[in-house]
Amino acid sequence: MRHSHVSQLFFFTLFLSIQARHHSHTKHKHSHSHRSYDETSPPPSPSYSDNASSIFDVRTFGAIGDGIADDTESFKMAWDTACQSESVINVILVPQGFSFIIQSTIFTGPCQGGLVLKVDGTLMPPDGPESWPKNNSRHQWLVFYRINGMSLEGGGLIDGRGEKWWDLPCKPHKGPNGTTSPGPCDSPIALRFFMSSNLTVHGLRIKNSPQFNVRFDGCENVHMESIFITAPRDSPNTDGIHIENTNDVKIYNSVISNGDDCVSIGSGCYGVDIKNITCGPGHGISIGSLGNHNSRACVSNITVRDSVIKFTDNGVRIKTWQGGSGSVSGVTFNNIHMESVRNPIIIDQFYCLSKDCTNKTSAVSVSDIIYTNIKGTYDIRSTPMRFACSDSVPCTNLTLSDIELLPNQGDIVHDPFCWNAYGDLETLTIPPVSCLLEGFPRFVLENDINRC
Ligand SMILES: *[C@@H]1O[C@H](CO)[C@@H](O)[C@H](O)[C@H]1NC(C)=O
Ligand SMILES: *[C@@H]1O[C@H](CO)[C@@H](O)[C@H](O)[C@H]1NC(C)=O
Ligand SMILES: *[C@@H]1O[C@H](CO)[C@@H](O)[C@H](O)[C@H]1NC(C)=O
Ligand SMILES: *[C@@H]1O[C@H](CO)[C@@H](O)[C@H](O)[C@H]1NC(C)=O
Ligand SMILES: *[C@@H]1O[C@H](CO)[C@@H](O)[C@H](O)[C@H]1NC(C)=O
Ligand SMILES: *[C@@H]1O[C@H](CO)[C@@H](O)[C@H](O)[C@H]1NC(C)=O
Ligand SMILES: *[C@@H]1O[C@H](CO)[C@@H](O)[C@H](O)[C@H]1NC(C)=O
Ligand SMILES: CC(=O)N[C@H]1CO[C@H](CO)[C@@H](O)[C@@H]1O
Repeated sequence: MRHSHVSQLFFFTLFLSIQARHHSHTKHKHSHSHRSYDETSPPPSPSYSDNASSIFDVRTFGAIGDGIADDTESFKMAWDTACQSESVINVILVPQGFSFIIQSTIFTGPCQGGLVLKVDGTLMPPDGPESWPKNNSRHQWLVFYRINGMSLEGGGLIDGRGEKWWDLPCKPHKGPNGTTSPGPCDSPIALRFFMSSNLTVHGLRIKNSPQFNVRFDGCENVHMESIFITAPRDSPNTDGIHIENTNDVKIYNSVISNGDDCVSIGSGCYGVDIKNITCGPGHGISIGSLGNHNSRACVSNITVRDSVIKFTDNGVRIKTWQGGSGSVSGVTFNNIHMESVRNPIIIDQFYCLSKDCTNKTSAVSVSDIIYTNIKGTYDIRSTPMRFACSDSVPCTNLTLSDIELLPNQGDIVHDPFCWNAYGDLETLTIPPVSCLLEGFPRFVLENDINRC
């Protein structure tokens, strides 16, 4: 019960915010009395309890939790009942000591009151593509859709059982003799939040997702805290947390080790604060990729601070494809410790997954990026700082201060690389950077297609 204190706090905060909403919009709902549940086994005492809260233990809806039975229908019933309940807080309890198997499911709102899905036990999908029901989506496993005011919390485990998906011959280097074969390759994202708001995800362990571990699309006001995500370093596309078209996001005090990006920030995100996270192994923290297929992308007001990145392919990365439009601006990377990272600081405006990407005259612009207090060691296979900006749309207003990156072995120092990158040094850096261009290129100031 290491998390119980923090958990109570979260619960209480959610309670207050939902109650405030409740008070302002409705007048008569508090007359509901406490529901009765399974009388034979009283529910474990909830973090917060009064007559305005209800608890729905999935076992009272028939869930067995023996790691064999399919409990999908019981979870759906528990969800529907909790979602329609008019209590201010409705807790769906997934008890400790049980493993529940659930098929791909969309849990849909809006709900009458606030929802807490409290996972103290283990949730698992069917094991691999062979046992995945034919009529189920292979893009996603657990989906939360159109919900305002939900907390996913608890001390339990979400186990994606990804191994058989990672071994599909279509996955990189998993075909015969280490090749990548063509063929169906869809693999489910473990947890997906879609068009939802006022979300908290707190205290859970999430492991071995078949694909991305957690993904938010079109969400608003997301707070993730004390999340522990693990997948092997060679597991394909197992991004930790991906956000897209999502704003007002806080990701705090979490640890992610996996086979792809630790956190990735896609198009349409703004107001993102990432603090005290530990990443690695994996591919580091990434803004992008943006501008694929000549698309427009707008990303702004992103902060990553007080974090550790270790044994990753990249540290803090901004990646865009040739041919896009829009901009990435107002990004701060502050107080980040790097340990044996291959490209600790990197902007790559020539991002390309095949060999045949051509250069284009447009690009997602990159401007107003601050790198401050970034220290530690880099893997000597590449340069510690790389600013590769588009020929036609230079990067502007890059600011560097208190950078100190040393080789992780020997004393070979790689020179930083810059291409069409404008910016300033506020302090001397290690290694020294002499390749940034001064001032502002004139035509960028007049360029409209990049305005967001
Ligand atoms: C989120 O919660 C706040 C406070 O309860 C509320 O004002 C806001 O409307 C909610 N957001 C959405 C999109 O419903
Ligand atoms: C899949 O098929 C089963 C059995 O025919 C049915 O019970 C279930 O509702 C179907 N699921 C979906 C998501 O359509
Ligand atoms: C894999 O490599 C072995 C040994 O080089 C070879 O005999 C075999 O034909 C290869 N298999 C495929 C599918 O390429
Ligand atoms: C940072 O996060 C880790 C992992 O959750 C936690 O143990 C630690 O207490 C956090 N540090 C601070 C200063 O909050
Ligand atoms: C930037 O994002 C933070 C949340 O990370 C928010 O508090 C702040 O108001 C935003 N600033 C602007 C100018 O939108
Ligand atoms: C694209 O432009 C960059 C920078 O000018 C250059 O290094 C690279 O070779 C070009 N790529 C192609 C495919 O022409
Ligand atoms: C450069 O970027 C910083 C940080 O985002 C911003 O405060 C400043 O206004 C920018 N300077 C110009 C001239 O745009
Ligand atoms: C915690 C709490 O307020 N419990 C109350 C719920 O309602 C019953 C009957 O109205 C009261 O007796 C409890 O004290």
